[in-house]
Amino acid sequence: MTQKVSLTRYLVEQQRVDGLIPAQLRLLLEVVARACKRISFAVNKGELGDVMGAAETQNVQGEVQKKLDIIANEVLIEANEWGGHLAAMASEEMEGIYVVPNRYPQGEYLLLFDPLDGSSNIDVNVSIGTIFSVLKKPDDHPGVQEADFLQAGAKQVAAGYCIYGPQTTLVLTVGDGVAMFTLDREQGSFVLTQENLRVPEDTKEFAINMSNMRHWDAPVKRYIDECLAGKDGPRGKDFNMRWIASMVADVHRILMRGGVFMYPWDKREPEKPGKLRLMYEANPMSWLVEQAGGAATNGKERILDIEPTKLHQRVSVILGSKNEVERVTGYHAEK
Ligand code: P6P
Repeated sequence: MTQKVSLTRYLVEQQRVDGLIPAQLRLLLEVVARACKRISFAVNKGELGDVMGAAETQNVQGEVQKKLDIIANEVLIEANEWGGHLAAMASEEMEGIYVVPNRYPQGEYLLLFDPLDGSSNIDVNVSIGTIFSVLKKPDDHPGVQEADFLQAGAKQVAAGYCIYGPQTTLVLTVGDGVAMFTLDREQGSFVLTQENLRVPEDTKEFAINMSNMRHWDAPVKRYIDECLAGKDGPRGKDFNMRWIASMVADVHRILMRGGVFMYPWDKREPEKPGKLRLMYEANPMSWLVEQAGGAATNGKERILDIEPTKLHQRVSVILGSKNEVERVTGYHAEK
C-alpha cells in the first residue's frame, strides 16, 4: 500500500525542494489546516450542537451572521494569534483588521479569510467552506495597518480553501500548482489525495444564478444565451448548469472537472462592482484557478492584477476553464 503523505510531510518536502514555503509560512499553513479541522467538526455537529441558525448580529456587510460564521471566525483568530507567524488578520466577519496582541510575537505574514463562505447553506446541509489568502507584510515600516493588506492578488504567497462537504478537503497553492488534502477522520490529519490539479481549458458546464438574468450586462447575457442555445446555436454544443450558491463548492467542482463560474456585475445595485469580495474570496480562488491552468477576470481585467483600495471591496468574478473565461471577457471588450 502506498504510504499516505500528510499535509505536514508535503509542506516539509515542498519547503526542502523549492523553498517556496519558508518555515514560518509552513507553520501558518499547518495552523490554518488545524483550525479548518476544528471548524469541520463544529459544522458536522449540525443540530446536535448549538451551532445552527442565526446569531443576533450582523457582519460588516450588513448580513445577518450565522452562529457558525462567528464560531469559525473565532476558531481562526484563536488558532493563529499566538504562533508568531502573523502580524495581523482580516476577515469578512470583522470591520477592521485584527492586529496580533502585544502579548504574542509578531510575524511577517498577513492572513485574510472568509471563515465560512456559503453560510446561507448551513441550515440546509449543503457544502460550505473556509477561504484563506496569505500576503507578506510590507517591511518598509514598523507595525501593521489596514493599508498593508491592500495588495493585488498577484502578491499572495499562499491561498486555499477547505470545503466541508461529504469529505472535508483542503485545497492549497503556494505558487507551484494546486494540491488537495482529504481529512482522514480516523487519524485526525489531512492526507495528500491529489497533486497538480488541472482545469480543462474547455467545458460544457456553467455556474451562475440564473434568477438575476434580467439584471445582467449585455456581454454576460449574450454568453449565457449562446450556452442555452446549445448545439443548434453558435456554440454548436449543449451546456449543463450548476449553481450551489456556495462559491467554495462551485469552485471545487470546477477544479475537479472544469466549468465556468460567474458572479457578474448587475444592475440591482449598480454602484457595486459585484457581490463577491476581492481580498478573501476572489483573489484566493482566482490564484488557485490560475495555478491549475484556468483563468479569472472581472470581465475586463485579470482579477489578480486589481489594485485594491478597500479591505472589503467587491468585484465581478468570471473564473474557470480558460477558453470560456476568455470568451466572456472578449464579449466585454467588444461591447
Ligand atoms: P446568491 C455565498 O453567500 C456567496 O458569497 C458565495 O459563496 C456564492 O457563490 C454567492 O454568495 C451566492 O449568491 O446571490 O446566488 O445567493
